[in-house]
Amino acid sequence: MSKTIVIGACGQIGTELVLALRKRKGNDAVYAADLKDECPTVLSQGPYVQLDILNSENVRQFIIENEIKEVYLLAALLSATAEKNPDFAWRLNMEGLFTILDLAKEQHIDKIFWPSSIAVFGPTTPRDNTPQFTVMEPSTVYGISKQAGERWCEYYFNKFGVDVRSIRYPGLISYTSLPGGGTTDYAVDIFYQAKLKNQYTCFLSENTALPMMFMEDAIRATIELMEAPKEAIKIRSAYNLAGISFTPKELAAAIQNIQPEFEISYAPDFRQNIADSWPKSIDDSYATANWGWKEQFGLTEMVKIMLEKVDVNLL
Ligand code: NAD
Ligand code: AKB
Repeated sequence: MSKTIVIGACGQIGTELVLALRKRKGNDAVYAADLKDECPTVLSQGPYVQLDILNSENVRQFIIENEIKEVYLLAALLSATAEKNPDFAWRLNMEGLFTILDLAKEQHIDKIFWPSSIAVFGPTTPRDNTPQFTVMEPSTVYGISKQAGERWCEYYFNKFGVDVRSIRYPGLISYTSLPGGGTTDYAVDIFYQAKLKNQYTCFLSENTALPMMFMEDAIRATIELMEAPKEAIKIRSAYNLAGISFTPKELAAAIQNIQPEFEISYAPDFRQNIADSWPKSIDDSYATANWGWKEQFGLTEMVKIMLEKVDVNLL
């Protein structure tokens, strides 16, 4: 079995992706890599390496010396954090991608997964059932970096035959690790506060619909995309992926079905502008047609699992 590395492994997606990949490929075949000094306990069953994706020489050396053939590049600043530090966000979100694309161009690695986001869309994009191919004028530094990243992925595939695959993830909802500074984080925070205080003050307004997805579906999508035959992948920028679209008010109502005493209030902040520039729902028919994508988790089931599983000690 050839070796795989997940860079940005300690984050919201990385933690669960490493666990899922290790289940399929074996613990020793999947390196977890992150800026953090220490490997979280949940990832301690397999190899961990401290790597800074911005240290291109170290990353290149580690991947070449260890004969790693598949790279999942997750290290990035997300939408809300990126707005606070645009220069650094641009650097982190772009430089790491070039390091990995170039390793593949030089044929050191065979396959790359690099995530895009619904943030590639902007205020001029049709917001309902947003098509795969449409107007894309992102207004956040995060969205601009994802849009540029998509263009470069497609370019490296067309020019150099680099097998890079990508998904425009919606907001992801999970309980194994905390989210890392996005606009959709409210849909995770709400469960911790529901358990802790039976009350939540949401930083988006009550009718802000956004596309979301339960992490188990997102991880399955990632693995299905990466295991699909090369010829099936017709889009080398990034695939739209839908999931469940809902508003904070609808999410609160779903929580109240299980916890009737739960209360929500609203205090929109700078993240409201970001959310208002993103789609409300997504058309993912290309992912379905090309590699058989179908989501499994709906709102009711997701809410039930989250309320059962979130551990407030993570806070
Ligand atoms: P996260 O913030 O939870 O995790 C990112 C990880 O990268 C962290 O563990 C961090 O320590 C690590 N990291 C940061 N700088 C690094 C560096 N210089 N070198 C190595 N590691 C570094 O993010 P996430 O939610 O897991 O997202 C992963 C990817 O998926 C990102 O590219 C993000 O844009 C994309 N994405 C996420 C979502 C979502 O809802 N979580 C949605 C769309 C796209
Ligand atoms: C964010 O809100 O920044 C992320 C994303 C949708 O890319 N969750």
